[in-house]
Amino acid sequence: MSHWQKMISYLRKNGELIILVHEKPDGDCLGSALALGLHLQAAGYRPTLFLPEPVPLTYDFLPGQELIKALEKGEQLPEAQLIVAVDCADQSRILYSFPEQASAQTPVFNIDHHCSNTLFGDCNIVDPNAAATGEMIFHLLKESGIPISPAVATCLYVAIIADTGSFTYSNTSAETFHIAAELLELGSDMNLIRHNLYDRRPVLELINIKLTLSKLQFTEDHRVVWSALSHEELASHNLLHTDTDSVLNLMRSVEGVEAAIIFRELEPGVIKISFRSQNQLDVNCIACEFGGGGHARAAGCTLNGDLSTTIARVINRTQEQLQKILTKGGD
Ligand SMILES: [Mn+2]
Repeated sequence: MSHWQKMISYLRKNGELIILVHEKPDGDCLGSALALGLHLQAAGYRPTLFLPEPVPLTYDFLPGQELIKALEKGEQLPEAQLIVAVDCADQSRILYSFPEQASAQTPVFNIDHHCSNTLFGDCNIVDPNAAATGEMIFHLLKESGIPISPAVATCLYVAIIADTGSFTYSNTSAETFHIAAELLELGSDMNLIRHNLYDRRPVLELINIKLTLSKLQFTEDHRVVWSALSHEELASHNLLHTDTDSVLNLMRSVEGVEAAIIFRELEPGVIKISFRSQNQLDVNCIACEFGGGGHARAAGCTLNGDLSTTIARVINRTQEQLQKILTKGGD
């Protein structure tokens, strides 16, 4: 039985299902979820995507927004025949409690590409080799035999460019390009994507880049670079919801740097840490040690505590791990 058949086996004709994304959804997460929703709708089902926050401005152009419903964080989800979690490494990243039904709990379908995925679903489709969850959704939708619409192709293309840094990260494979080519043939709207992703940068993102770079610090050997912004700094510049990908990529690109880390105190005493590495350090391992996760070259975690103590802890651990690799490498 194909994954598609397995998924729709839980659904009656016209059946309602819930699609869930993770907190602060990125382009891969939203693009994948909307593509899946639009395709299931075309197949005769009734999907709803629940979000506790407004759609991030960067992605408000994606087709399928009408499938999104606002629901407060922590609220109980309505009854449905199936829940599909998209791009979520673990259940705690989903912001809702699952519905309790008298008969049985709603089955959960877990579609993801994080190597830290906890396999929390009743059915888990997890492929850490996929560059983006969008690649996995592409294969899933093809199994349906229903043609992929231009709107779905647009969502999937955005999903893939988001997680591959527009085909520049090391996760980009020949398969990624095969899929992208097919999405173009299927009518993904390149003008819409180009305009919205490359020519419409929020001014706050630039302010965030400026502020983050102004606080850059390096370890003595220059292999680790980091920057930290306190809650006060973030709040006073209205940067609490700003995307940090662009500045992290800049930091990682500095010659000789192996790891780039950003510390953001999102609430007083609550610090969100984002890691990127160049080509040796497995930052997923480090993030996992601190209760987070992600991918080998991009991961994150959240720690409670004082900012400077947290920085010292994380930087020390990163240096230790890096030292291990360098020793093993024999130089
Ligand atoms: Mn992803």
